[in-house]
Amino acid sequence: MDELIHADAVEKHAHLPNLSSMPYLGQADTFFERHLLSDALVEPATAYQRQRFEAMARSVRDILADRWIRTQRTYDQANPKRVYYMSMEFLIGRSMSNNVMNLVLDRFIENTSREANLDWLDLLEQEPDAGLGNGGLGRLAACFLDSMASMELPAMGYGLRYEYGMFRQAIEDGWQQEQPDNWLRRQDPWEVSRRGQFVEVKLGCSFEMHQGALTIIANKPSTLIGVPYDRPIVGFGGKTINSLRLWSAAAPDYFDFQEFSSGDFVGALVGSIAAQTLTRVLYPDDSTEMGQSLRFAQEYFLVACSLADLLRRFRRDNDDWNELPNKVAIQMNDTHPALTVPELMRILLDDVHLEWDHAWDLTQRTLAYTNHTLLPEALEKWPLHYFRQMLPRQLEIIYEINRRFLDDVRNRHPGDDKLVERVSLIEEGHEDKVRMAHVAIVGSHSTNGVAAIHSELLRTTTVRDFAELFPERFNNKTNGVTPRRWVRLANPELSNVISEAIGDNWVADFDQIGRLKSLADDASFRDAFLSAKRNAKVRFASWLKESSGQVVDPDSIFDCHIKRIHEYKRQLLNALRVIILYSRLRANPGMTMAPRTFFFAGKAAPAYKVAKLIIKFINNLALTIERDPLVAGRIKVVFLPDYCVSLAERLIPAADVSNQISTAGFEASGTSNMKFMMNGALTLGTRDGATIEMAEEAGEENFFLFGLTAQEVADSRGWYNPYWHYENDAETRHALDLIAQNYFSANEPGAFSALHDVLLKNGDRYMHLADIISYLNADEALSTLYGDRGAWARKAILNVAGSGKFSSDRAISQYAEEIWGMKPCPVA
Ligand code: B1H
Repeated sequence: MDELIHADAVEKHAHLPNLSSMPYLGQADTFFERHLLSDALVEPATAYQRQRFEAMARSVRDILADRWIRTQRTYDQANPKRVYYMSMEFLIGRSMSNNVMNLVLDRFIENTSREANLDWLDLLEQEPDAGLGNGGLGRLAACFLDSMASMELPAMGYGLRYEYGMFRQAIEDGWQQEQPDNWLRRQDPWEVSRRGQFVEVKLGCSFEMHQGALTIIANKPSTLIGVPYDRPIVGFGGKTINSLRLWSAAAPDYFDFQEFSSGDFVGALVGSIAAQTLTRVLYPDDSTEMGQSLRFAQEYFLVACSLADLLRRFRRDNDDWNELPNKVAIQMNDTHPALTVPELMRILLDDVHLEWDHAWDLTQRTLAYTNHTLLPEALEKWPLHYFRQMLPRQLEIIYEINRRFLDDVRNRHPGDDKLVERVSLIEEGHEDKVRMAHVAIVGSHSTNGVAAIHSELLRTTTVRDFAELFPERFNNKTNGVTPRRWVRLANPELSNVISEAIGDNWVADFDQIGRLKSLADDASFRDAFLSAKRNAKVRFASWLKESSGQVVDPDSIFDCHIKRIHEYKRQLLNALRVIILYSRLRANPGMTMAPRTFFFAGKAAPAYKVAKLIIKFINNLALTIERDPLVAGRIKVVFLPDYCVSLAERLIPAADVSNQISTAGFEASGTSNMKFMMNGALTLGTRDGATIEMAEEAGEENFFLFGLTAQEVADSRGWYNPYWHYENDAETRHALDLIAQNYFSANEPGAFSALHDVLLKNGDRYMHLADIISYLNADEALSTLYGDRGAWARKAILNVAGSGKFSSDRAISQYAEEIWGMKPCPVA
């Protein structure tokens, strides 16, 4: 493989003009130097690191360019069924080292780095994260793209090219501050703009700027332009290179001619600025309440651009519309692109002129929907007036879908008006709304949840009526993550230890990882495994010191809780655990306890006040402990700012303990839980999401599960009373009293009273207090085990060995077989 790629690269050189006739270029004997000279116009010796990064990225792109084209040509010739993964989020992170790995270009990089005297690791730091997502949902989409390309599926991702991705989080005086993430400030070397393939989007309204704010002008139809930008998605081995196509909004004409000639030169330009505003920024509201007309317009823009584009491709290669479901599968990543249902119907009815039943049959058979949350506040419902203003025709279509659907329900369940009200696509109330989950379920042939328990709860609680009406549509697809990025790339030392033991096929065929099971009792394998972990901790500690000045002890237990800050994920429960352990140490300084470092990281939605206060609380907790000489060197709390993909890639390989402690029944799946498991961390977790299946795979005896089950949570809702725990458990009471007495806020009295209220006065919706004691018991078992290095290694190895199921390759092969009905289409 290595040799092959090198030969290709050399062959490409041959097509370049005769360089020896160009004095400067003639001396540049690598792709890399040539890019520095001819793109950046700098002499290699004086180039900035950023220029070197760009030149290197361009060199890698040179190598993949012709495979990328070849992939597209293969698909165009074979005309296979294609899948389109439609998502408002793709949390890609960095691309350079991932592309180099998947293209197997290690040798090329080594050679170029040596010849050009490059510091490769430093150069990688020049690339900003592409943070086009909030958290798990967006990162899942990125892992799925990797798996689809690696498994040679003719697939394409469709998303938006946000100019500003997920905000950058700074911590000031313990508080989260949001800063804009201007990730495209410097030209991104991976994207290719395809201006020629622009599409038009018609809206029932216009956008104008008024006093700096974007305003929607109802009943003034307008047209927007979607300009596609493609990014290469390199499959492992570098044969298949798929595309992620991101849309950028533009005005139809830079100058609106009429306004221009009427003298309103500035006004016309301002109009085009308004159009571009549509794809300016990602909404940072993971699983929280949200509803803004601009977001609604963004969702429609994604849907309209992508459908126009993929149908144009379909028509180019097929002349029978009946072939649509045989040639196209569209997976809607949550309800964010659920406007696909009325938009596809609109096109088939109004543009193609099909009869309703015919259009409806094709629509349902083409579309599929993935649900990612049961939280009622995250289930999208759009006010009817947004539809009236922006999408009047699509609203008519939704009404007609609903009329026919409800007629059918009445036929099957005569007299059950309550049922009709519950399943209607329209929620009537103070303000009528469209229930997007209902639109997605009714308009597609498949609805899946993302872990067994989540799919079960979806069927039996959230959309139970639909599961009874259409049982055949419901299925589960447990999430997965790509072992390429999350083990091979993030943890090279562990990867080498694994490959030395079982060969390196596990990278492409992750079921092979199960072969480690027989090595759990092998002393020399255990030693190698533990030493890889220890080195990863040392590396993380030295990175942390260099980048922030914070000092952590690699001999302490690295205990991690990294994810969005949300009450249901219970960072507060973790904080209570830390307070209680801290109190025990203070009360009994002679007690034996392995030294611990508690890492927290995560962003809070900017409007989610309690979540932001939790961040402040963790930071104050860290400071209080830091300043207490009684516990020096024994426990430490670190809040790592600006959690992002590249921070996860550094920390997860170094983790000993993974906290997955959501209130059972609330975390749909989780995906960082899988990354920790693959990297040999042990899980302290509740029976929630995919953690349940992880414990099944590794054996419950190798997991540290605790707390109420989802059933127990549901059953005790009615009578649960946090005061009972406050009154009956002294340690819990003491921890809460410390908060109330401003122990962590001596200079900010009352700062955390809202958190105290969340846990007691307001009823503790997420039942933190019910799970504290069992959490501490599990924690104690785990920290005791840490003292027995052999026994710890054994469990950790069995965790890695049991993680095979959680590869996104497994997840994608199930989607392909069971939902999309698709086969690989290998590139010639
Ligand atoms: C998940 C979201 C989400 N579920 C709304 N729902 C958003 C909802 O911007 N918005 O409006 C953004 C994101 N994200 C997560 O999906 C689940 O909480 C995780 O448990 C799951 O692992 C992940 C991937 O399935």
